Amino acid sequence: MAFELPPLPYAKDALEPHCSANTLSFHHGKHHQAYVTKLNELIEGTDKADKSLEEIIKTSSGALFNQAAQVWNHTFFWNSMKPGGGGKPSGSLAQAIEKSFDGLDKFKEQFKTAGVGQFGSGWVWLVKDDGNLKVVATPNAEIPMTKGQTPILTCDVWEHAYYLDYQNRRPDFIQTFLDNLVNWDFAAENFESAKAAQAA
Ligand code: MN3
Repeated sequence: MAFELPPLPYAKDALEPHCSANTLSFHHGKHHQAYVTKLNELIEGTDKADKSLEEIIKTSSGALFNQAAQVWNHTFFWNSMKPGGGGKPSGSLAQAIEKSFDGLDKFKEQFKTAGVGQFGSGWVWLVKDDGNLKVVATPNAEIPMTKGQTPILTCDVWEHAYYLDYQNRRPDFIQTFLDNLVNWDFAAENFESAKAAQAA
């Protein structure tokens, strides 16, 4: 069955002024849609056509991996942001960030440094890797779960994610993501499911 572009979890202008409706219109409506369309073209009539997105990501490489992973990554990214985001994590995620990074400010510093340092296109992630939280950056469509790491949240650092609003200023976009957009509730849900999966 063909994949469909999932709707944004908020209105297109809901993240303004930090991320404009114009950016979301292109990024979701054109870029994310293009990954979905190309993925469907690649799997049509093949043995991947009835597989889940995660199964395709885990069992493919090259062009098919790239399209499938980019579909997944973007859906995860939309959910990593929310209107009125930013602030602080709470509960056990807050404690884990304290333990793994020596505080929220140091986590934010590491996340920004890794995102700015990713040469060319890619993603910066907070992941759970065994018992620890880590910051990792990945190039192009690469996705932490292929290395056994569980994504907790992500920021897209491809130029198309920020160029209309921030031009070349990737550091400002990542700072704004951390201060005003990040959805700590979504991150906490992912952290709790990762802990439950590890305990099972
Ligand atoms: Mn993108």
